[in-house]
This record gives sequence, structure tokens and C-alpha cells, in this order.
Amino acid sequence: MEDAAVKRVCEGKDASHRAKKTKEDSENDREEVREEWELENVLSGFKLTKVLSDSAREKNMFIHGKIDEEEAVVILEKTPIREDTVVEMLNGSRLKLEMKNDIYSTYQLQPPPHLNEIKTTLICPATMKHVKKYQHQEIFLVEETGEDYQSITLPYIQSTSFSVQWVQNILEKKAEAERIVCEDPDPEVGFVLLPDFKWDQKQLDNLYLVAIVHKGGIKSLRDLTAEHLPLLQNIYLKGKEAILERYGLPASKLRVYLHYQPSYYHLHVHFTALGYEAPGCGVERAHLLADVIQNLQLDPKFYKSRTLFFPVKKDDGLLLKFKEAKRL
Ligand code: M7G
Repeated sequence: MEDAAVKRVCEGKDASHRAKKTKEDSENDREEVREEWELENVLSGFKLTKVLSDSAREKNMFIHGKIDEEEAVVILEKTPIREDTVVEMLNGSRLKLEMKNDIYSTYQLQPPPHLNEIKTTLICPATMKHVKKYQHQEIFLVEETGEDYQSITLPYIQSTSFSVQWVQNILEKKAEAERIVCEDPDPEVGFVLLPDFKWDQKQLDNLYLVAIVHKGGIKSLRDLTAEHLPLLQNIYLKGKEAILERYGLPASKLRVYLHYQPSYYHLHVHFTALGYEAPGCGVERAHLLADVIQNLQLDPKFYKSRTLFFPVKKDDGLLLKFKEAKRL
């Protein structure tokens, strides 16, 4: 029998397929973007401390620095070339010939500024934990039993973890309210689904949304028991429905999962395009929501007792705690 909670309607904000854009749409967007340009560039006074990591393949860079004496982390990322603007780019750019040989030639192409944007994320004031999160470091696989969680991990995450103020802001509509794709307001099984801040929403190839539960006090996978099945099933069903309706992407094209360990200890579920290798979607960190549901159906306390594996960076305090406890 289908759960009653699952039948409750998920209220979509706008059923249009926003990421499927025509040329006309992109031109309208450009107008929107122009109107929304920041009057002041908050990054103009940025002083570099250190490049934390960068990747030529991913075309991104994570930078630690200061803005007005406050610690800051900036993430710069070149975004994919979009099919809906590629002709405009080819027709409207400046070209500089680099070499020509027979039928082969290479150029440097300078696109018009509106087609040459860099997705930029700013965290300010940033904590040292943010700096460490983005620093390239050696990683280790930790093996955590249910007892380890109680004696090592839980006290650690209670003493030091990222603020979830941004989550509260979303749930209370104090931030990102206009970005909400769908919401079920029920306090027990409800959630808010919205684009993850890693996704610029310009193309579906790297689609990334996050569903944040309304219910407080569920830190992570470890807290889940069979009592949370209606919540998880509700997110799974309505999240997939909302993504199909809004973006035209069927469930067979989605990877729906939880991270263990998460960075933010308020339960949330990741929805990413299946073809996109999102950071943290590897088997050592991602747990498919469908598997989580089945595991809890088989054993209501599955995640309380089960040994879980997760990657930890060399500088992470949690790694030190596992070493101190001679568990690594
Ligand atoms: P996680 O598994 O706790 O940590 O996921 P991770 O960042 O190590 O993956 C939290 C998810 O929320 C990530 O996918 C973040 O990109 C996303 N996220 C984090 N913040 C601070 C925000 C935010 O302010 N807004 C939105 N929309 N997403 C965020």
C-alpha cells in the first residue's frame, strides 16, 4: 500500500523546464543577469593567501585569501560550453590564429563577455574548517563500527562541525526562497528541494539539486531507522517527480544519494544527473537512497550497527581521533 505521506502533493514553484533554454531565453536571461550585476565587486579587495587546490581537467581553482581582514574562500569554475549559445559564440567571437598546417588550424577564441562567465562561490567569513575542506590533501579510508560512531565520531561532530545556518535560512525562506523547485511542508516527512549551489542551472549535464528535510535532529545516515522510511520514501518519490516535471529528466537519469560523512549534519539528499561525476559520488562516500530505504526495510536498525566506511583528509580532526583511539 502506498504511504499517505507519499501521495501528498509536492508544491512546485514553476513547472517550466528552466534549464532547457532556447536562444531567445538565453538572451532574456542575459538581460536579467545584467540587471542583477552587483554594484560593487566584493572581490576587488581580495588578497591571496594560498591556492588550496586546482584542476586543469575540472577547470576550477579553490583559493584562500582575505577580504577586509576577514578570511575568505573563493571557488572559481569554468562552466561547460552550452549548446544553446555555441553558434552565437562561434559567430560573435574574436579569433587569433595560433598555427595553421594543411587542413589543421588552432586559434585562441575570445567570446563576448556574457558567454565567458566563471561560476564563482564566495565563503566569507570562512573558518579554518572551510579552508581545510577545500585544501588538496592525502585521504584515508576510515572504518567506523556502530560503537566507533558513539565513542569517536559523535562526540567529535558535536564539538566541531559546520554551522547549518544556511539550511535553517532555506527552511525558513530567509534565503534562496525563489530557487525552491518543490516543497512538502509537512514537519515529519516534508522537505525542500532546490538547486545545490554547485550547479549554475545552465545545462542539465551537471544537474545537482539537494533535498533538505524539515524535521530537525537527524544528523546523518547513522541516525536513520525504519521510523524514517516515510520521510525517505517521500523525498525519493516527490523529488524524482519534481525533477521530471521541471527539467524533463526521468528517474533513470538520476543518481539520488546521501553522503556519509556529510559536511553538514542536517539530513539532506543529493539528486545529480547520472552522467555527471559529481564530487563525492564515489562508492566510499555516496549511499544510494534506494539502497538506504531497502536496508532499513530489511533491518530497522541497519545504520546503527553497520560498519560504515568513509574518506577523511589527512588534516581532518576526525582522522586524528580515530588514530588516538588506535582505530587506524
Ligand atoms: P554534504 O554532503 O553535507 O557536504 O552536502 P559536501 O559539501 O561535502 O558535499 C551538502 C550539499 O549542500 C553540498 O552538495 C553543497 O554544495 C550544498 N550546499 C552547501 N551550502 C553552504 C549551500 C548553500 O548555501 N545553498 C545551497 N543551495 N546548497 C548548498
